[in-house]
Amino acid sequence: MRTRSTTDRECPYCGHEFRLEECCVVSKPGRRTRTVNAVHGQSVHQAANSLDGASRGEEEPALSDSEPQNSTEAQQTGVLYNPASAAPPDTKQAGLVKWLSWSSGPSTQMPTFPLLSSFDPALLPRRRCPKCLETLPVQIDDMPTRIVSIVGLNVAGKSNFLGAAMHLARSGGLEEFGVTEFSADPDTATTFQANYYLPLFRQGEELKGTAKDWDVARKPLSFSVTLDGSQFLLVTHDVSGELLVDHDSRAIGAGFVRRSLGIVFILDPTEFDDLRATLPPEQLEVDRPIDQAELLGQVLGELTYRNVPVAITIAKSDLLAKMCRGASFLDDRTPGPVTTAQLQTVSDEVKDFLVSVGQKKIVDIATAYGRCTFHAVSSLGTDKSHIAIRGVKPVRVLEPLGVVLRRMASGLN
Ligand SMILES: Nc1nc2c(ncn2[C@@H]2O[C@H](COP(=O)(O)OP(=O)(O)O)[C@@H](O)[C@H]2O)c(=O)[nH]1
Ligand SMILES: [Mg+2]
Ligand SMILES: [Zn+2]
Repeated sequence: MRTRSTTDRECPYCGHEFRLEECCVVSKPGRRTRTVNAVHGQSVHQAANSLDGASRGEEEPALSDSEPQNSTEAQQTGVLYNPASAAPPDTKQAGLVKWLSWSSGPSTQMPTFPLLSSFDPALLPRRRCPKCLETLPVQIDDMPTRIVSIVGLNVAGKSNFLGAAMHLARSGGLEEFGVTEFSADPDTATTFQANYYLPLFRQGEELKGTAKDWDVARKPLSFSVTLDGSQFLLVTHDVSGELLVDHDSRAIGAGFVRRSLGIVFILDPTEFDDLRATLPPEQLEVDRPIDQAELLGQVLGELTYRNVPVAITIAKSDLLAKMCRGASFLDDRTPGPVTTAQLQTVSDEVKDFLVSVGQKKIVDIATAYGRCTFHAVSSLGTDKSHIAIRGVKPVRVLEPLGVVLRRMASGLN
């Protein structure tokens, strides 16, 4: 067994554990590259200013960590640095200066590999997972990754929750949970703005359904988070329910879920028979291929790590207004410090509500698992017919995320 090191990381796509120094550095795929200069004596490429190669559908050659690294081969593969054939590091590299300040502490040893900041940014340098060969988030040099997965049936409300919660979090909403920084990774910032923030909060539109995408693992949304003074890269994915509900497709296309360190499990209340009877037909979602209690049981049973905090979260709580008159989870919390007592009250209310609408099985699965809290959110604040008038006004969307992050950080119950 090897000792733990500050360069230990886990691949957010395949879960492989590696050290930064074991990774090749490549030019981010999808950009055209040309050879321009060298780092540590190796040939490297520069991203062309245009995307013409990508738009003409030119594919980059398949990459492999065993590739020889002479200049001709590097030109063909986009590999900027390969530890297998690296020359000893040049201690004058700018990246090493950064390393020394970064790793100040008992071990101020020299790195035996160049940091991403050693490369010309125009090369779009990214480390590559030694196992699945996917390019890793750009901030992987600076902090470890922690996967938090948002899981639930198709059309349960996952994407709208993700958009609302992450936006409010990056606006400082998790401060009461001890989060002093929450900002999108450079690779995520523009995607998040275009696909989540603008439609929800500027155009006042609910997010449209998520297509089943076998490649979703390669499209993480990453946020740099500082919690209680420790920084990490929160990695999540907007997965379609279709990929999550079936054991086989979950294993093949969403393997990162089992490696999660935190789970927000979204429950769709329109699946509760007692509620269905009260809702107009247009608010009832399509028939689902699996019962959500069974999906919860399967997902919890597959988790790799022990004691992963799970926030069981009823979405679309605005639909429960008539059924749960007086419940505190229906309204947004009054501003001010969040207390454990308030969170406990909501958790108990939601648990009681689930039992009262015939969903005791969900509560039993959660109780048997142990580390679950219960929440209710409305990501839109209203049903779709009223968004155009009211705009999107999320209710309590930060609580599941805040509680999961706190429990991940503290190891407390
Ligand atoms: N009433 C209400 N409907 C919601 C809310 N959030 C999502 N929905 C509805 O649920 C549908 C599915 O949401 P989506 O986030 O795409 O679900 P996903 O498939 O789990 O990602 C949307 O089209 C909305 O109509 C909410 O807060 N309130
Ligand atoms: Mg979705
Ligand atoms: Zn990997």
